[in-house]
Amino acid sequence: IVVFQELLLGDNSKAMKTFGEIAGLVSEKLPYEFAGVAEGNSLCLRLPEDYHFSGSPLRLKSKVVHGFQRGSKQLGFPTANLHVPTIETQISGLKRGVYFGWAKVNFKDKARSRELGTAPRKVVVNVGQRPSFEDGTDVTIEVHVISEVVEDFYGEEMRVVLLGFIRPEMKFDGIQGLVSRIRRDIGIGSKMLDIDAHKAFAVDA
Ligand code: ADP
Ligand code: RBF
Ligand code: MG
Repeated sequence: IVVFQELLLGDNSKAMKTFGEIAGLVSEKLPYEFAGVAEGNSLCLRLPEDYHFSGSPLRLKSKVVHGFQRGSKQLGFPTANLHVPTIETQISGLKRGVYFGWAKVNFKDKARSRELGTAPRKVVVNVGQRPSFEDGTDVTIEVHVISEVVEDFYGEEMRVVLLGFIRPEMKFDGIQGLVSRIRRDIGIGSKMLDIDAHKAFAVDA
């Protein structure tokens, strides 16, 4: 719930729109609704119930598999694709959309583990069907490691803990729209992970 205090406008519906815009809810295309007027004439706006990720923390462990190679080449955001069949039961019922969390990679070759194997990394994860592209409707789980990674880690075991939901998956008309939206997802995810309650999971076993 977003609360606006010391509201000066009298008209609720007008105020709702104005404040929805200020809160970025309108530009983010997020649905919100009027949740009442609180003490001191504050206005409350609420996001739908299902924005709450009740499955948090969700721990996934999977091999990194190959996708279409589009993440890095076309969008500039490489995504480590998880092997869906091995985590099928865990992700059944998981809402399609973008999540944030932490990830670590268990390198088989210990010399390679210096980079990703040592410290947990901030990640944003897309669980979905990529409606902006015509590449099928199978659900993929794609993990973008926020800090830059130079090497590939195909075939390695990745462990991910999903902590929160950012938004539903959307259909974009062009790559530019998707790319700038992913940039925002990364900003939101990164900030959320700096919150103590989420930071705590960086050392999750
Ligand atoms: P694919 O379609 O095969 O998943 P991508 O273009 O999405 O290909 O690139 C993903 C691969 O790039 C990952 O599997 C991983 O090996 C590597 N990679 C390098 N940097 C990153 C990063 N920051 N986040 C995720 N994967 C990365
Ligand atoms: N694809 C979509 O079609 N719609 C989305 O809203 C969407 N959001 C994404 C958010 C993030 C953070 C990431 C990493 C990917 C997202 N994708 C989305 C998936 C993207 O289309 C996919 O990574 C590439 O097409 C490579 O498979
Ligand atoms: Mg990928």
